[in-house]
Amino acid sequence: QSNHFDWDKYLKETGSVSAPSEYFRQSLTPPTNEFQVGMKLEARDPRNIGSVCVASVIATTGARLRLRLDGSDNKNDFWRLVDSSDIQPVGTCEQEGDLLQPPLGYRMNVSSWPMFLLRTLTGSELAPAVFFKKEPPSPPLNNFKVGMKIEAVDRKNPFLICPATIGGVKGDQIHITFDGWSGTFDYWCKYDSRDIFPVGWCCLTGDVLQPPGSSAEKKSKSRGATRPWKYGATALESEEAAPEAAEKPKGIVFTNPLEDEDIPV
Ligand code: MLZ
Repeated sequence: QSNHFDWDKYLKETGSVSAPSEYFRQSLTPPTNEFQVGMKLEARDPRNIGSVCVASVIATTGARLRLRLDGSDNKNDFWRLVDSSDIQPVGTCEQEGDLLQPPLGYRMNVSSWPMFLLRTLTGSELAPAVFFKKEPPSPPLNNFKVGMKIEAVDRKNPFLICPATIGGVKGDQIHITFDGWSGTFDYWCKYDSRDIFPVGWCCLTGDVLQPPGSSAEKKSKSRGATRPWKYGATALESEEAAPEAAEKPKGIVFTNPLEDEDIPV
């Protein structure tokens, strides 16, 4: 695994403790990621959470998928865990009597949506239902304590997972601070956020854990720069890794329900 950051050494050096795995809304054994690039699924539109859209897997990284909504642009990709409740197999929406919606920022006239949908799905590979894992339940209480170390998604660069420290606790909220970075990337979130993971998560999933920022930058706002001296391997490298070996289950091919009627160009 291309994971260069040594947590054991770092915890010793910093004299800190990691937050126990049971504190997180994550599976103790991370879910396996069986998705393949190009497969289609249904996803909640992150910019319009009331609608469910068709999405394509652009890349896989650890237990996460890089997703793009069909009919949208390539500037609004988002990342979801394979056990996220925001994703489901194609067909789920219809089974529940709902309609798949065009994404926010649909590039064409809305009147073209039904035909676009048919065309985007026809002949495409749909991710099989068994690839979607059940979302783990929330731990009953917020047990996090200030100073505990975790791995957290950098919400400003959501493809990155970075070493972080609990900087504050307030009711069911926790303050996520990124090691070696000034406050720029910090955020508050609920203790059961899906964006935080126990120490060792990336190592288990094969996702890339970023190294902490340079200690010189730590808690200093004196300089505008937020870049550390050295910058390690980024998640993008793993996303571009070779496609996995062949024996995994293949997707289901969507067939046009209008059967042999031609789809107008
Ligand atoms: N492009 C940014 C990445 C910062 C990542 C920080 N993560 C906590 C920079 O180099 O400034």
